[in-house]
Amino acid sequence: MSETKLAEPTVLAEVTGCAGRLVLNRPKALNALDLDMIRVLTEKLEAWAQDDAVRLVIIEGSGGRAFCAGGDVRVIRDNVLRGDAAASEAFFASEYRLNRIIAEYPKPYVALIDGISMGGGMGLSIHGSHRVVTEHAVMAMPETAIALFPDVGASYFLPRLPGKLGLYLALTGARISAGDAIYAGLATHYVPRAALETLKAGLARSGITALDLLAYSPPASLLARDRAAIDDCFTSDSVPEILAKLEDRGDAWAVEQLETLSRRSPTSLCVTFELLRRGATMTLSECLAMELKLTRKMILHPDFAEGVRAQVVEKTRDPKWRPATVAEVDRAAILAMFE
Ligand code: QUE
Repeated sequence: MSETKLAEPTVLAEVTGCAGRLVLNRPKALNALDLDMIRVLTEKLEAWAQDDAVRLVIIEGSGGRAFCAGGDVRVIRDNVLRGDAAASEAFFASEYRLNRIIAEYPKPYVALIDGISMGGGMGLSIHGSHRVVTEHAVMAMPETAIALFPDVGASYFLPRLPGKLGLYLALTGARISAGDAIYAGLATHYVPRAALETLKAGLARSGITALDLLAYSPPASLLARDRAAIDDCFTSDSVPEILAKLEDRGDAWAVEQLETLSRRSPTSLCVTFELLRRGATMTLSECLAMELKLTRKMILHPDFAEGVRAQVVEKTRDPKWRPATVAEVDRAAILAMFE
């Protein structure tokens, strides 16, 4: 008889005391989300919403490096290259539905962000009531680097950050630290890694008061230091205008931002600018519906397969975008993506 090794479950779920605990468990893929994980998370959250024994939910990542690095964009790219873009529809639709369930969750939902949280990982945390960051937290919405756009409700939550921080994070894909996340309002609590076990035990024993009673002061924010420059340059009517303001400014910070933006997909930059402009006055549900429509168009744009190849699959970091510059992007083509 052949030996079959049982695969580890990719989501661990158990009730400890009064806490429903979810652990994203694909540490080698930095806990990147696939459709099966989304299904399990959705089922558990729906069951625990009805279960009086569960007073709150805790979600975290395994492996010590990541909360969740995003969605499984390799699979989506493979689907597109096989000519089966429709296979990805179920992924995005289920992911965004889960984001809405988290946003509307009737009990405290505590995300423990003790490592990388990007893209889809932000969607599993930001919409919840309590977002705890440790000194190892790194947050980003890096989708313009793979020619997608900030999704999972980012068109709702990013325009609502202070000043132009949301547009800055969306266009550049800047990685921010725990202090920045608290400053921007993306995180609600700072707790050092060394105190997480105590926090979890307290939550399981006494409920959400265990978190409210903790008081650690967060580290300083670099984003706070750059805030005036960010608001100045990113308050613009278009992406070309932002680039012009950065060029005029010309200091070391501005040159660094220009260099970063020059490596992002020009099409993605223009779509993302329009997305956040529209999202600013829409509800979360409307934003998620807009994003779902947009994914259908964006994954078919040649920049997407190229971006995932260069950043995730081959890691050559040399994407060849078409068009290659923001100046060459046709505004009518961008607006057509939203139809
Ligand atoms: C930009 C992104 C993503 C990225 C890299 C970028 C992204 C994403 C992943 C990722 C990471 C680990 C995996 C995986 C995908 O990388 O959204 O399958 O195991 O999910 O530069 O937007």
